[in-house]
Amino acid sequence: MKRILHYFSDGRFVIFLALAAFSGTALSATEVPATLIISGTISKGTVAANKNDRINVINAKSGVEEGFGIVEDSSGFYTITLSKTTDFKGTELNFQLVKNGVIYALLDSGKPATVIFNALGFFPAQLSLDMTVGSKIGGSPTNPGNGNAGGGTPAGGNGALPGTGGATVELKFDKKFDINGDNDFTQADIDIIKNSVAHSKGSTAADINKDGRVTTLDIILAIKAYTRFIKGR
Ligand SMILES: [Ca+2]
Ligand SMILES: [Ca+2]
Repeated sequence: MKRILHYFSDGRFVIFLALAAFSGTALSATEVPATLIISGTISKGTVAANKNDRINVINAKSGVEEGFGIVEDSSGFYTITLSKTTDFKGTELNFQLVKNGVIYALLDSGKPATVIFNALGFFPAQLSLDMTVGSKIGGSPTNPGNGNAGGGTPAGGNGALPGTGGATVELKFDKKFDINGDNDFTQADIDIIKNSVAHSKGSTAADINKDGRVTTLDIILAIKAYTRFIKGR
């Protein structure tokens, strides 16, 4: 997805400067406030994002929750305002959707959605990021400060699969995409490939193009096939 970085040029910026100048008096020289505003739309994946669902911002390295945002309407539009200090620059962040106490991965082009915190000093930076709801990765209500919320639990075979509804239809897909062997081609199969890439312990089944490695190319091949498969249903 396209990510656009620009600065606010409206009145909010002036207010921000005033606040930043005020709070700056209490900070040491190395701790300059830096604010990143992330916004975009969360598309329906395993589930849809609804108004007031929470978005956790997770430190990709430590798994610690760094902040959160809220889904603002039924289209899945969300905003996250992340206020840190400039020494936070360069931190890699992932995202989770919390819906009725269940945590889902948020994906960008089939991979965990990622941004690098790039706000510098007093200018709030804005980043656009559209995401899709991925597989269920946790089932307990979010506990602020609980660093385990970001755990990369392998997602294959959990209960958060897209519903295939009662109707029996002739399913046509290449069997090589049925990674978990349940005779269906679902998000769960893609998630297994995704997790194989993320954890560098790929199963041979996840090596779609049989080049001996499980890479993002395998994810892309599977997602393309999945999109065609869903359209053909
Ligand atoms: Ca399958
Ligand atoms: Ca491969």
